[in-house]
Amino acid sequence: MDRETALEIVRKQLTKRRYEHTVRVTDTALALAIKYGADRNKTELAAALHDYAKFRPEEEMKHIIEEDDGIGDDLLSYNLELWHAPVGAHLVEEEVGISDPDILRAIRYHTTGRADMTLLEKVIFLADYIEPGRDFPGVEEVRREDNLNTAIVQALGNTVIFLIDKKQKVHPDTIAAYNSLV
Ligand code: DGI
Ligand code: FE
Ligand code: FE
Repeated sequence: MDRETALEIVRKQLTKRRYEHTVRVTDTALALAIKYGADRNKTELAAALHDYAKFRPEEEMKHIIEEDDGIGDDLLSYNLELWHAPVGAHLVEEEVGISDPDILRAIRYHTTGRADMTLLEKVIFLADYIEPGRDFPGVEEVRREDNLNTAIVQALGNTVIFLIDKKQKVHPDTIAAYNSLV
């Protein structure tokens, strides 16, 4: 599958605003892939499809999390914002027919990260965080980082601080991602 086909598929799943985010993530991810030597086609497909499940109803996501043994029910006790990532990987396999485990993992872990991320996972995670439409506090410092791992440590640190400040749970995969790179 090529980039344009993936973008056409995902466009139907998203709002205009979220689709435009997706295109920016795809461009950003491709630039990172070239810089750090990741597979270009896999990067474009994973980036194009990363938020595929963003607008699925909560009940549908809950059902998929309960039924898919690979996901783990404990996710249901964490922030609802985390659900679309593993649910997206599930649906991209089932509905779009993508079977490449690298692409599916990059979609699955694009929000939390995880310990020992692959190069493709890192590229998608970082592209989602730094795409030009983002204005998180501290995003400029992350954009300026010239090293993939230190950029991700910076991004994860910002997210952990943001969550703690709001008295929200931090998913263990986010802590594990941070610990494995710091
Ligand atoms: O889907 P997007 O809006 O493009 O971005 P995303 O998939 O990275 O989701 C972002 C939000 O998820 C992020 O702004 C903070 C929130 N969030 C809630 N709990 C956690 C979390 N992010 C991480 N990394 N870890 C958490 O435990
Ligand atoms: Fe997302
Ligand atoms: Fe996103």
